Amino acid sequence: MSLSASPSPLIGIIMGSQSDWDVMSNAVKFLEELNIPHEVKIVSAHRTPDRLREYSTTAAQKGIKVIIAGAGGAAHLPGMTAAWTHLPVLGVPMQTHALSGKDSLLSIVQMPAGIPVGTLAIGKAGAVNAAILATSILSLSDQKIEQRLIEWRTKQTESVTLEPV
Ligand code: RP5
Repeated sequence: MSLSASPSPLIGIIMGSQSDWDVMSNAVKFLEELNIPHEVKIVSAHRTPDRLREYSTTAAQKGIKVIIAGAGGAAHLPGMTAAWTHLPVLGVPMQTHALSGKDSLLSIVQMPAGIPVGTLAIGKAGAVNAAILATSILSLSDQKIEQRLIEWRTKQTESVTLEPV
């Protein structure tokens, strides 16, 4: 799997740790399937705060339109990213050992008014849906992406059998 699908990524996927990759790779798989230009980086709110500031403040001028940020535990990455950029930020809470991801979810979802983070489900479903939602946002201004998204949704609908096999 290539980590950077295009020199001009439209979606930036960031995660707090290498340990988030198993989950966040599900977002990348969707973007690769629909051929959406993206990039993937490890950016930690706590361990690499300068990298977080640099990434968030330069994303828009690089052409990024949506940022997906996955983090676990004291999951400040999506919120701090949103603090530095006006771009839409979608947060994906990681499942954690200690608190099953409720810590991640609450850390991400409870943003103060004025700095929104669109918060998805805990774990794999959240990562996949963040990628679909980011694609849906891009589809508002790109007809080719809109067409690919509609086709993907139609295929998904057709793949659901009426009866269990
Ligand atoms: C967060 O802390 C990361 O997003 C990760 O989910 C969690 C644990 O990180 P590691 O200790 O596994 O690197 O910053």
